[in-house]
Amino acid sequence: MSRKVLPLPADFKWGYATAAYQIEGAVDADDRGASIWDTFSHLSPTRTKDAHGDIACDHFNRYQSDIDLMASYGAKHYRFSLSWSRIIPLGGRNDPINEAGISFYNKLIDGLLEKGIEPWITLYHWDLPQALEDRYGGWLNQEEVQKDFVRYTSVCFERFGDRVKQWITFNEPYIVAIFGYATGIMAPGRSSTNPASNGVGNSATEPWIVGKSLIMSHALATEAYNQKFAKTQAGQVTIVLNGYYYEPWDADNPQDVEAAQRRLEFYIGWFADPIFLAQNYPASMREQLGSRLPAFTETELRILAENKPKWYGMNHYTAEFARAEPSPPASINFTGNVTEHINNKAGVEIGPQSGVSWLQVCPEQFRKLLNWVWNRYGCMIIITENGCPCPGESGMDFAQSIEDDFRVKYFELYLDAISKAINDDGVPVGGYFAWSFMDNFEWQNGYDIRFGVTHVNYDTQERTPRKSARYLKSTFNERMAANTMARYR
Ligand code: PSG
Repeated sequence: MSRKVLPLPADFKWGYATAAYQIEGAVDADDRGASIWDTFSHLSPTRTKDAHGDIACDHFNRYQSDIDLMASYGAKHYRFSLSWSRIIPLGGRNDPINEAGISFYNKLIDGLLEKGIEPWITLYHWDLPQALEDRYGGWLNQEEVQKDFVRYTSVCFERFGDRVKQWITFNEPYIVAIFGYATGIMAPGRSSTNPASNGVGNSATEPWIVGKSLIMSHALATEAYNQKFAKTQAGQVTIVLNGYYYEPWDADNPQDVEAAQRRLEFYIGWFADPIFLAQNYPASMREQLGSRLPAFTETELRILAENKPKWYGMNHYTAEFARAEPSPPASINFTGNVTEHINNKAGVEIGPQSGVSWLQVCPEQFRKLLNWVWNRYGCMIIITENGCPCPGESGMDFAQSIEDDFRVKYFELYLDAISKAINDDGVPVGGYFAWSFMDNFEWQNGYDIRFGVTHVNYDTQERTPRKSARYLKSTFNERMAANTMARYR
């Protein structure tokens, strides 16, 4: 018996997502400058499983065949990021533009459009030019970095905006601030709690400084677009926020119910309240963090209010249980004084374990998060990343790895959740980008963890479509057609 297809809107936009440092390689080609991820992935002792992005998927040299492959998957939308230091090797507002870097992205954009694939560009997916880190401390220095970010993004709007209409300033500011400056497991790897950081950093203060710097850099880049380019180019600028959903560890305990809400505010509200509501940070954060949370000036709040994005970019993978901690929070705490658990009080697991420790399969919680974001921010949502690695995939042989039934099931359940959110709950979800088009450099996990619908053999750079690539093509066809039929019934 065939199961009922849960429909998606006939004009639903779907495609794949990647990021520059995770796929491009060619880190020295055509005068590209170094980024903080080049530096971080070459630290010794290694912080990235002996791996780095020097070659990665060699996409820089193979972009044309990658475009052809993506077109064969039926995708009409592709979200990728630009490497700032390919375009401005030294990064700064007075530093020279590298025409060779511009030319690479022109070829990529034109190649996509030729195949009927719309480019959606992320301007910053974690690879700050190393020169800016060295010059003034990168994201820690709001006054300097926001000016350099506005110049870099304006160069991109000016040079690519005739063909690119969807712009994303930042991928996951939470990860930049927390993983880069609190836990120190990602570049620039600063932390006062991580022994590998050798005492460089301050986990109690730096994440909050960096968070504000990212918020205002986003707002000022958006303002520049709206003032100088929006009229002629008719595009849009937004931001991509990630976030787990949180269930209370003990649903009968009001403190855990509150803790789950607070954890969502510390993860998502931190950025979304200022950016989508032009409001101060959530009250729960101000209460716990006090003066460590840098305030917005009146002018900054006005700039935020005048430049709210039109849609919300959501990266989402998983959920956890949140448990309230009784003691006052430590100064290094960034969770809202909440501990995160895979099992609840009764010992029930939040969902089946994927191929990476932090990701459990929780489609019902995804639906709840879509509702939470819609209720709080009231704007259209596009899923800008979603996907998973299969259990045991890193040690699997090739034949097993391309029969990725676990990933197929994950996609099916998460697309069902979107369908229910749209059709039963009335949440406007406009599109979906699967993470990822192909296996790639998975940051602190190196190449061990595979998220691709395309298998990459890193010895030969051979690409092989997995079952999930065929599944997504057919299920989107089916789901979008089902909607058209429903309308004429
Ligand atoms: C989210 C959460 C974790 C790591 C990465 C992400 N975590 O809890 O350890 S974010 C997101 C990112 C992309 C990654 C993808 C898969 O934007 O570059 O490859 O997840 O981890």
